[in-house]
Amino acid sequence: MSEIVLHHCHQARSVRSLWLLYELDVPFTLVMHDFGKELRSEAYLAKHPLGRVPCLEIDGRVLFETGAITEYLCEKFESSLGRKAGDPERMEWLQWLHYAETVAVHGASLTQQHIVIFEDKDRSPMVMKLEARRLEKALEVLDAQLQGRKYLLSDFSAVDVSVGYSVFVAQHFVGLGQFKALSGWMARLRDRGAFAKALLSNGKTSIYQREFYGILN
Ligand SMILES: N[C@@H](CCC(=O)N[C@@H](CS)C(=O)NCC(=O)O)C(=O)O
Repeated sequence: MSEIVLHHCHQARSVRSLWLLYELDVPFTLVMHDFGKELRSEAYLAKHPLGRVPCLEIDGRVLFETGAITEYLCEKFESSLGRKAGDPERMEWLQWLHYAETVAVHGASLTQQHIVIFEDKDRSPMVMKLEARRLEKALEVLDAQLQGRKYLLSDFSAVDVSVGYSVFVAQHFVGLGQFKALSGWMARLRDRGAFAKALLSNGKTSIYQREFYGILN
């Protein structure tokens, strides 16, 4: 078996790939980076041209984009967490896999507004309001899908991992209390040891510990 290396930043989208690797229970090497200059080094840019995470070294090649990594890993290990072509749930599996990014982009935009942009004067209350509302609508769709279900599909799968991370970020900006089914699903995901392990900081600081900008308080 070829060596697998995952490049990851604490609480970044690479949590999805890390969590999935733990669920798959396959051997791999974890390389944790700090956000910032480290991701813009010549050596790292040679792996990921935008200097982002995740980035997976596998089968002697380098793969980036969480959706692609999820699909590739499920296929490679023929995991029941994936849904193969021809599976009755294949279409829905692909839909939720990509929906995870729809949710994540609002979370990323809000993280940028609340945390990455440091000065209040540089933040946009309008962008924050719009993004929070669009995120809330995106969560509504998940809450509807989860009515009467334990997981997004008939059983726990890699799309719970992908969307689960997006909702982990979203909950810093939109209260989940209004979404009963979604909250129950998050609680079930949190009970999974693999999720908890993928959220371990390993000494890195949490980007979500900063106090949020007043607009949502
Ligand atoms: N669509 C990409 C997004 C990757 C991405 O934007 N990752 C962020 C972390 S959540 C990143 O690496 N940011 C660091 C930077 O831009 O410097 C994916 O799903 O892998």
